[in-house]
Order: sequence, then structure tokens, then C-alpha cells
Amino acid sequence: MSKGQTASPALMAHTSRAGAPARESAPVPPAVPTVPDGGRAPGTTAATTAVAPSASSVQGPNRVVEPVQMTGSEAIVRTLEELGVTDVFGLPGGAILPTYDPLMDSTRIRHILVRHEQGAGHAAQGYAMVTGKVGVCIATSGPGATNLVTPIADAHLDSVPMVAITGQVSSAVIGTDAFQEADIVGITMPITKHSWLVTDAQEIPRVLAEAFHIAGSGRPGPVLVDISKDAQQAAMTFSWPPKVEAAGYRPVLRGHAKQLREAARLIAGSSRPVFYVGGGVVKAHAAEELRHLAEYLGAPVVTTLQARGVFPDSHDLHFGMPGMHGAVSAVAALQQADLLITLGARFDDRVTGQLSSFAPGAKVIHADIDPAEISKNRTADVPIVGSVKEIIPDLTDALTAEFEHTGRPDLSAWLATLRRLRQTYPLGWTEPSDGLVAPQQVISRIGELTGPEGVYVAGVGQHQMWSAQFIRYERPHAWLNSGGAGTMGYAVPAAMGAKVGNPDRVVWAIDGDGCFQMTNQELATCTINRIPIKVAVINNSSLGMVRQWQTLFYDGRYSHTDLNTGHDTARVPDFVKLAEAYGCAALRCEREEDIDATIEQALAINDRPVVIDFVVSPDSMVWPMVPSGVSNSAIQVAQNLTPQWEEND
Ligand SMILES: Cc1ncc(C[n+]2csc(CCOP(=O)(O)OP(=O)(O)O)c2C)c(N)n1
Ligand SMILES: [Mg+2]
Repeated sequence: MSKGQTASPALMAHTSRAGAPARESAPVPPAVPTVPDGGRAPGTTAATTAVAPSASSVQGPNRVVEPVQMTGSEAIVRTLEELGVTDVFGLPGGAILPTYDPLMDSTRIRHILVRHEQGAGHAAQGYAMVTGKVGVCIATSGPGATNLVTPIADAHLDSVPMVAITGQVSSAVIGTDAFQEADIVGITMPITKHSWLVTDAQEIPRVLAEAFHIAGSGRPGPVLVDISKDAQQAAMTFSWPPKVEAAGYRPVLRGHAKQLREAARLIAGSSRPVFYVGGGVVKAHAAEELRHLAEYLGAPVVTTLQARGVFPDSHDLHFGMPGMHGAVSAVAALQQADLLITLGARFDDRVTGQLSSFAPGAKVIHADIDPAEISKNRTADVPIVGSVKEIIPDLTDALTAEFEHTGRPDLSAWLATLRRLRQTYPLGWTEPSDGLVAPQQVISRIGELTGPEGVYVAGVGQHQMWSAQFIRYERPHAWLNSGGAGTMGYAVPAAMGAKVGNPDRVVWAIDGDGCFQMTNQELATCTINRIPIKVAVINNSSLGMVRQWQTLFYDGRYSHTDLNTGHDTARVPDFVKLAEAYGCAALRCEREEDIDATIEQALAINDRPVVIDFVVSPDSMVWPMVPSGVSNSAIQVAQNLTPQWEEND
């Protein structure tokens, strides 16, 4: 996958020491007189004497620190402090050990010791998703670093701002297959927005500041900073702020005025426009701007899996989630549109289905901060590069000007068609015939009893789709999931990170029995660090989503999808005993009449994590569904049941 926000090839130098490209300097605040630090340990503030008098592109408090001697590892900690980092997730080992020593003294940074580095990565993602800040994870070299590969890939596909700091073997032995050596820069090159191998301690503050800048700006993404052990141990002179230089990296924020006018012209001339809204609108914090524009135009809105909540589910103009398991009204809105107003979305194959028959009659306006997304899958008639935070209000203004000449388009027939579809084909489920609880009911009750202020984090599989479908999202940053990568094991650690970032919110991990077995060790982290998340294991005793495909496409031959965790099985593991072993409150619910009471009980426990083993039917399936590789118009609302389209649908 190519991404336009990846820093220029000139910046992809593997070491920060050799071959540094020519760089422009960012403005640096003038130095102000200060008391010399005297080499105090990071975490103390003696060297911080004044607020920088001019704006800098370095994030954080922007204090000025006069030159002071310290080690590279002290500089890592001190840099994170100056960048305003308050929470990091990690696990030490030999190559990062020098940095863990001063980390112990930091009073500004809370380090949360995970049980597996994958947990640190997903926790950093969850933290970033709810706070909008850059999440940070730390690991040692070799296997510690490679354990971060999955969350880095996940953050790359879902555009999550994250900085991963890894220790590397000493520079003298790099390339010798030294103990715990892995070329993590090379391994993660295609799945990071940018990366560095730092072997010179003096480079640490600048590189970390640039890493945060690149991770958090433009199209957000994961950035890796691999720091050799000798660079951590070497002496260096620390000062703050550093010159942040990122040659060739200048994300465009404002959309081009001519393109905006052209977009307004297309909208004014359309009779079936639809806002196709993606996760970019969440990342840009542009929910308010979107609502204003949607209401101003009075056009239908669909929100992708990554955008759930950015436009309220309760809004009359909202027609649901499109895609493989989308609502009929949302899928039809895209298929039958004459204009897609695409905002921060990327025509993912899970949304388009068969690309050649996707939205066949629609012209396309495509606004995205990453130029590489535009016309990647579907040709845009009007491309607009920029941040939707700027583009949406600018488009609203352009529309106002356009409507003065043309008048407003009449969208009433279009809205009536979509309202009829929304009413005729609401999301729902059939009760299981095996007498077990319907998983959809459990999930909708969790949403109803917790409410829209909660944060909901899903694993990957059927339970993820039901969580996207049956919880009503009314605000952005309330719904977290691994959409692009589909990483089983995301939920528990991401919920942990979300709870650290938003301690006052109720945070639910809604997980599958399969996913839960991939990362539940982070329950130990949650218990020990008093991070009271709530985990609902939707226990259908199987790799349910794969099983669903076996039901539909492999004649019900259930090859290796039975997990034996549920009803009438050996229950290995017993999730209640497992949760108790981790110091959690543990509940089990097997009957419909106990669902509410069990959820209420979990909501009342806030001094430790809670795990509920919801034993549900293995036969429940996710509907609607567009079978892969066919047109979205072949959507099925239940097995072999397609909607009745009317002539003008
Ligand atoms: C790491 C990883 N391995 C395999 C898959 C393929 N996969 C997608 S969904 C799924 C089943 C998930 O099972 P479970 O967590 O029990 O969720 P359910 O579908 O039953 O709700 C599998 C194996 C994946 N997405 N991620
Ligand atoms: Mg399952």
C-alpha cells in the first residue's frame, strides 16, 4: 500500500548519523537565560526555566532547556517529558535497559509494564484513539521489537498516531547476527510512516521530536525509532527544543479553492448525493463540521466501520454503516447515488465489494489528507487534498456561494427512498434455535445499559460486526476496532490503553472467545496497575466469523474452528477461572433473563477489571452480508434473501 504521507525517500536514511539529507530548519525559539542543570537526572525540572517565547512545531509544553550533559538514555526520557508524554506502555530487555534506568526516576511519565509487547502496541493505539495524542510503546531489540510488528501494521492500516521506541544492539555489532539482533527498521519499513535507526546519542531529542511530529500530523501513522544500546549509554548535550526538520514532509491542510468550487458545482447539480464518511473525519476531529455541512445540505450520511460515531446514529440523515456487513439503506445509498461526497474514506474493498460495480452511477468527490488515497481504487472526478477539518467548512462556504446562483437541489425523493429502505430493512437478528442466548442481544444491551458516553473496543470477527451494528454511537472516539488489519487480540490491550487515556469513562472490551485467547494476559497488567476495564467475552465456542464462512461457502464443514470454550464443551480454558487467576471480578451469563443483571453488576464494579463470560449460540450469523467478490447490489439480509428493490430504488 502506498501512502502519500510517508516521508520522502531522502528522509529514509537508515541511520541518523551518516548520509543525512540536506534539511531546511524549522524556526527555533531564541534561547533565554537559564540556570544550568548540572546534569540532574531526567524527571527533575531544574533546567526548565521558561516557556519558549515563540511557537515551535515541537509538541508538548515547549519549555526552553539550556545545554546540559546527560546520557542518551536520559535524553530519551527527558525528550519524552518535554514532548508532554505522560503515559507509555512497554517491557524492558537488554538493549533498552539503559533507558529503563532513568525512566524509573521520571515523575512525569507513567510507564505501564505489559505482559507482551503486542499488548504495549495495541495499548498505545487505544490510548491514541481516545485522546487524539500520539501513543507510545517501548520494547527491547530482537523479539521484543518483532512483537511490536502486528500493532505497528495495525496502526499503519488504521492511521493511528503512534511512536514505537525500540532498543537495538550496540552499533559495533549491528549486522553481525548479534544476540537479539533484528533489523526492525527493515522489517517495519513498509508498515511505518517513517523510521530511524539512531546510533548517535546527540540525535535523540531531534529524532524523537520529529517522530512525534510525523506520527501525529497529516495522515497519522506509526513511526519507529530504533536506538542502539551504545547511543543510549553515550554522553550527549541535551537542550530543548530541538530543530525539528522533516525535509519534504509538508502535509497540505487547506483544500484548493478551485476544487472546492468544482465540488460545490457537482453537489448543486446532483439529485442523489451521499456523504461517504470515513475514519479520517474522526482523526481530524471534524465531527461538528461534518454535522453542520450535512444538515446544511440535508443529504444522507453513511459512516464506515472506522467512522462509527462521528455522525450520530440517532440523526435522521444517518443511514448506517456501508460495506460487507452494512445496513441495506447505507449500501443502497452508495450504490444508487449520483454523487459520492467522500470525506476521509479510502474505498476499502470491504466497503466497495466488487469495485467495478460499486456505485455505478456516481460521480466522486474525494477529500483526503493523503494524496496517495485519491483515485487509488476509484477515480475521483473532483480530488481535494487537505484536512477534512479545513475542507468541510470551506466546502460549506463554497456551497453557500454556489446555491446563490443555482438554488438548492431537491433531495426529497432521494431521502424518501432511503428512509423507506431504512424502515423496511432495519438491522435485526433471528433468535437461535439451540436455546442459547443471541450474541446480538448481549451486545445491544451492553450498549443500552452503558450509554453513548462509554468507550467500546472490539476484537475481530462476528462480535466486532455486531458491536458495530447494534451499539448506538452518538459521538466520535467512542468506538475502537482493528478495521484495516483485522487483528485478533486487539480488544483487551487497546481497551487498557483507552482506559488509561480516558480514566473517567466506562471502557468495554467486547471480545470473541478466540481473540480473547490471544492477548488476555494483559488482564494482569490491568489488575496490577488498577486499570478497571470491562471485558465481555462473546463466547460462541468458535472462531465464529470463519465458521460463518464455512457455513455459507464450505457446506458447513467446520474445519478447525471449534474452540471448546462454550456450552456443552470441555470449557478449556474456563474464562471465569482464568479471569479470577488474573485478579479480575469474573461473571458468567448463560441465560437471556440474566443478561441485564450481569451487565449491571459489571458496571457497578470499578476497583478492578471485570470479565463476563457470555455463553452464546455458535449458530448466530452476521447479517446483512455482501458475499465477497460480488456487487453490493447483491446484498443479502439473511441467507439467500435479497431486498425487494423498487423501480426507483
Ligand atoms: C491474528 C489473526 N488470525 C486470524 C484471523 C482470521 N480470523 C478473522 S475472524 C476470526 C475468528 C475470530 O474468532 P472469535 O474471536 O471467537 O470471534 P467471533 O467471530 O467468534 O465473534 C479469525 C480466525 C485474524 N483476523 N487475525
Ligand atoms: Mg468466537
